[in-house]
Amino acid sequence: MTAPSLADSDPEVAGLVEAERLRQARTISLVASENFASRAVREAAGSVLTNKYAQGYPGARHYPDCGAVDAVEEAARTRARSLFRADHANVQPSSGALANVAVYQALLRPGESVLAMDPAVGGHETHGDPHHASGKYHRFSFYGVDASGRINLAEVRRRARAVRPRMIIAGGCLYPRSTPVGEFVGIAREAGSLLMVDMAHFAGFVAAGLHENPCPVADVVTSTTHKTLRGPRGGLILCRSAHAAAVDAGVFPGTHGGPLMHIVAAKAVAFAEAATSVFCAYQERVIANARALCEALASRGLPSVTGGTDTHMVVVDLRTRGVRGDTVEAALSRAGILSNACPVPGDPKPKDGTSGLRLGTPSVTTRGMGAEQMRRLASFVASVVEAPGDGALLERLRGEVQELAEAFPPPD
Ligand code: DSN
Repeated sequence: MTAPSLADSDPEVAGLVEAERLRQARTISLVASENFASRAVREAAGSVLTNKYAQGYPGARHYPDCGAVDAVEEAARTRARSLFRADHANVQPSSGALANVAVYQALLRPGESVLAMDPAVGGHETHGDPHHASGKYHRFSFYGVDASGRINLAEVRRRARAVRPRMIIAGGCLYPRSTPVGEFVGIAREAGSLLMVDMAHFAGFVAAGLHENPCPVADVVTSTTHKTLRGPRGGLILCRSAHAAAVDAGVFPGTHGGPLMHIVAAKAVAFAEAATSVFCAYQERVIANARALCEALASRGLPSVTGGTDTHMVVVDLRTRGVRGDTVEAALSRAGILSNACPVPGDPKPKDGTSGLRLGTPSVTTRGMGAEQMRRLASFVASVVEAPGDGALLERLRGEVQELAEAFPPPD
């Protein structure tokens, strides 16, 4: 007898999963960190590998009979190393946040100093936010961006010389331009610091050869696997051979227990997908769409931080429009478009009273949208910025957004 389906055994959860599937199909996500994983990735993530305990690493597990999962993890590691030209890969971190924590555990002693991008202008919470463990256990100092929104490399250099931090972190979640990896390498060498690059947002471009690859030049590189990389939700660490043993120990037993082997399998699938020419062409379209969106927004009087984008991300500066980012985010959401309010450089408001709006193109590009649709989306956004409190407008737009969404369905 076949086992009951989710719908038969748990109609409540099955109904919620279906509601979420429909929500994704009927709305449009311009959240820069979201994407649609392929059916193959989702199949691996939903596989029987979830049943297997495999604490440890291939060939050295704390549980018996790990032959198949050993081979899965070996495939994921090999594919990640080859994709990113890295000496060593650890594919076990459950998330990008925990990948970062594992690296700190591996390479820092409590109280050591770290120089990172200020979370107020786009550094990730795990880069020293006082509420995060990183900010509690290490001495973080921060660099910011200049008036145009570009990373202030002069400030990075000055602070690195003054502090001589044990580690410098490059990468954040609010930076629409290429991360100047080579410049950071020079600054870290001069200061005698380790260099960690958090490429969570731009890993897909690195895989496609469209962004400088930090792996051959940084000490350690962390990432998520679900943003531009389009894999399952999860984390990844790549590093030089010299740090391999410390990084592995930082993941297990340092910060993790049994790895999520079903997710490790899904990461392996995603790394193989990312090594194809189809994926490279997809990444080129992600960038082309972000540029088209940025230009169309500018033509509607909505300038972007740094005046453009090199990536999947556009950060709209709303300061001249007399409307807050969180107000626009909420209104857009009522119209079926998902985005993130965010600070802009020099924002006079506190962190959560934001003057910016972060938009991203990975997921709309996976749906097959192109420049024409980016212009349409820009026009929706501009209308909402002009009248975020106009309920009738938001209602009308919701219909148009749903029509557009249904014309470009997510992958099956
Ligand atoms: N990195 C965050 C984002 O960019 O949305 C999630 O942690």
